[in-house]
Amino acid sequence: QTIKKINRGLFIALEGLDKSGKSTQAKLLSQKLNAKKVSFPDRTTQLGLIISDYLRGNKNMSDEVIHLLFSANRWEQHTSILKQLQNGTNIVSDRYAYSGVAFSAAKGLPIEWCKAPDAGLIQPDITFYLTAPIEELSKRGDYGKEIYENSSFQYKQENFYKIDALKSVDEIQAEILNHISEKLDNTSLLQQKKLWK
Ligand code: NYM
Ligand code: MG
Repeated sequence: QTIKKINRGLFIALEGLDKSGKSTQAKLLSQKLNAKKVSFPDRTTQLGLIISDYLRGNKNMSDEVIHLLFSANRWEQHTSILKQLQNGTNIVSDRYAYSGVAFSAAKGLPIEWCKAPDAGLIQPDITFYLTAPIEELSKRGDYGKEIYENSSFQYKQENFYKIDALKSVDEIQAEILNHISEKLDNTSLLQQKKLWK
């Protein structure tokens, strides 16, 4: 009997400013890699529906409560994400815990407090941070209040990779694919880490 060892999946997160092209890249990338796409907030769960009401301005909540709901909304998917990675499925996440910390810290909540509820979540193997000057992105229309830039939260994680969001969709996709190609083949060599270690 031969036992075939399955390479675990690669966990890729996309973070960045509003209108930086995260969702476009998440979609393209998940198609290209035959990966499962997840999005945070995940508006399909009961918690996600409450979050969605809040984001549309239909529900008032304190900064603390909405922060904890965003985090709980990630924990809801945690087991499923872990299982899929173990089964060899690549995961592409449109936003993840870094969004949670950046947005709430920008509202004035202490960074350590913001980080605490996400501690222990699986850490993406690589996070692509799409960034550009706000003046440029705001020209893209439908631009919401941007708070990453005001945030004192620093992207110190060593697995962060910055991408110029003003490059074309194709260029960005190529840059991402280029950066993950060797990781994809060697996921067994990558240590699966947890936030915020
Ligand atoms: N957001 C998203 C947070 O404030 N905290 C979080 O943990 C997450 C995942 O929700 N303005 C914010 C960022 C966005 C908003 O995101 C909804 P999107 O990508 O428009 O669905
Ligand atoms: Mg988006």
